[in-house]
Order: sequence, then C-alpha cells, then structure tokens
Amino acid sequence: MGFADQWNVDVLLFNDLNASDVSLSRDGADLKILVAATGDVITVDDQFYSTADHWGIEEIKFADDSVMDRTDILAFA
Ligand SMILES: [Ca+2]
Repeated sequence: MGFADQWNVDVLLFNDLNASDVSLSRDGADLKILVAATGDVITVDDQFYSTADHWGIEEIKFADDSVMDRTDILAFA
C-alpha cells in the first residue's frame, strides 16, 4: 500500500466485508478498523498524522462496492 508515498491514491479493499461489518475509530494518529465478526483489528498507522493531500489512504472500498472516501474517514478523526 505505498503508504510512504503521499502522492498515491491508496485504496484499502475488503473483498468480503461491507461497511456495516466494520467499525472505525481513532487511536492517537492511527486509524483502527474493527471487524465485528472476528474481532480482528486492522491498524492504519499515522492515518491522522497529517491532513496533507494524499497522506495515508484515500478510500476504503467494500464488497458491495460502497466506498468511504477521505472525508468519511476523517470524520473519525
Ligand atoms: Ca495516499
């Protein structure tokens, strides 16, 4: 996921999960994504460290093709 490259549009893709299957939260500068069914937690380090364009991931895409964009993600900041 080219995280260090701020100029990429990075997409976190869930092939078998929808938005209703996960919950997002903020832990310091990190984004935590909890998968309700399994208790697994995905950590996106430093997602909220900077609000510069292209920092971190830009989109989270789900199995039903719904997309959380950067604004949606930042709503958890
Ligand atoms: Ca990016």
